Amino acid sequence: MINNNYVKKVYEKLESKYSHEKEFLQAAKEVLETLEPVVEKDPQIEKLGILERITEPERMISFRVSWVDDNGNVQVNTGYRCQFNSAIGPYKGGIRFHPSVNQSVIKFLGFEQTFKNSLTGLAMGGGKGGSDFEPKGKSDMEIMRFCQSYMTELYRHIGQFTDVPAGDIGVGKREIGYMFGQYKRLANEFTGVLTGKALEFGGSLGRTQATGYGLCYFTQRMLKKLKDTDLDDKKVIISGSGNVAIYAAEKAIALGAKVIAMSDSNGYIYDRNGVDLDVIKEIKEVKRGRIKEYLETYPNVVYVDNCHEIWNLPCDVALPCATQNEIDEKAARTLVANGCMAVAEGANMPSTPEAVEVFLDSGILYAPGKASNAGGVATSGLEMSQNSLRLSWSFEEVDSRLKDIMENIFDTCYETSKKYSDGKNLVAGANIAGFVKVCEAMKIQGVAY
Ligand code: NDP
Ligand code: 2IT
Repeated sequence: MINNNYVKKVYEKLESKYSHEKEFLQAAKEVLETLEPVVEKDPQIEKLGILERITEPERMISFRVSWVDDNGNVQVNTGYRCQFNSAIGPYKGGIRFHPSVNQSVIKFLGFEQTFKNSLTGLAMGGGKGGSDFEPKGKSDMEIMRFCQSYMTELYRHIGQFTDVPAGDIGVGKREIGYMFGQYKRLANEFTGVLTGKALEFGGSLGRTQATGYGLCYFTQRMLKKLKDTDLDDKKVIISGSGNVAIYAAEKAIALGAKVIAMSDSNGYIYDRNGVDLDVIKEIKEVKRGRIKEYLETYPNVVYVDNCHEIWNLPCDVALPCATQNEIDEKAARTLVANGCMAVAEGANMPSTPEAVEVFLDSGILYAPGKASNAGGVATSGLEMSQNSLRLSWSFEEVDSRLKDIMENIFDTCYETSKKYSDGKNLVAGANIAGFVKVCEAMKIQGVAY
């Protein structure tokens, strides 16, 4: 609920202007609600229209992406790039290829990214891009032609000092490679314009693992500081089986946890002995198959044909790593009732507002994605630094910087939450800490844009 008149006015205007942008309004409301104490302390925020400006993208680009499939048929998709906020650095954020992508989804992701990137402590503004293209079932050559067509428009809007995209759902090393190749051809320059690149042409060691590992570093710190425990011996459920999920599982297992369930959009596997991650990697990273194929190696494992039911399994720690709004109020209540002690988000906005309320009211530990999944973009920032220096750091160097950054993000969220409330609400801590830095930079730079 929003009480402050200025905050209320800003949200109501967004609501009437963008009534059809459900995901964007959800993300904006959550942030605005938590900023009330900051707005009340600092009248400059209203005077300079900071909230109106921070909720409106600096630029929203939407374009046609036409390409030719393997049968010679012309296909048309919509491409987007939302350049949300450049107050503290060049726009930075991933590209998502998924049929559910629309303007609302890209705006919510770009908005969240602004605060997330600020939390990393690195100089990166917020942006996000994508397309409603469905990569599943496409041949390598179709993926290549699509990526080239997408970049043929995108290239004029990005650059190492302007906007630096990376991967997200449906976009990994393969797609980044095809997009980089096309950028280089069009711009006639070899620069660090994308992150998540392969090691062969300027990628960083540790970027593939970064979001998942970072999520576990954050979770470990949170468990230690707030519950005097850690991931050792904990039963963990991870939704999804993509980049974030796989490397969250790898680090959780390395820290002594037992990962008992993972999923994809078709269903989930429940392996009471702990999943065999090599098998999952082979299915997902090599064969680009379905999680159900795990049964071909382990026929006695349970497979359930409904990905949402994964939250019915009792666990100590839940790591949602698939997509937005995958945990609703009912799932949240079930997790709490089954004794789950911590939920830490690898995905962006995986919990509905009602689910977040359940977590906060119940007193279990709850880490919002914009804090706990920031390890991916933080390591993208490290990739940009290495590109500028024309150097490559070792895996250990990158990983240890990532760990420091994630622990620092937890500490910042916790301290900020203590300053503005009871120290338990990390949502408020993350939003306020992320906001303040961007807000101060916007104040100094004037109101010309
Ligand atoms: P991937 O494409 O590698 O994997 C996505 C996984 O989530 C797949 O298992 C996929 O299943 C599942 N999934 C996707 N959409 C849906 C859906 N609508 N319903 C159910 N399951 C779904 O993506 P990532 O692992 O990179 O991204 C996962 C999440 O993490 C996203 O929210 C992303 O924004 C966030 N994130 C990613 C970062 C990164 O560095 N990659 C950084 C920070 C956050 P299926 O194969 O069946 O589609
Ligand atoms: O949501 C995210 O933070 C990402 N998809 C990673 C963005 C990046 O620029 O590495």
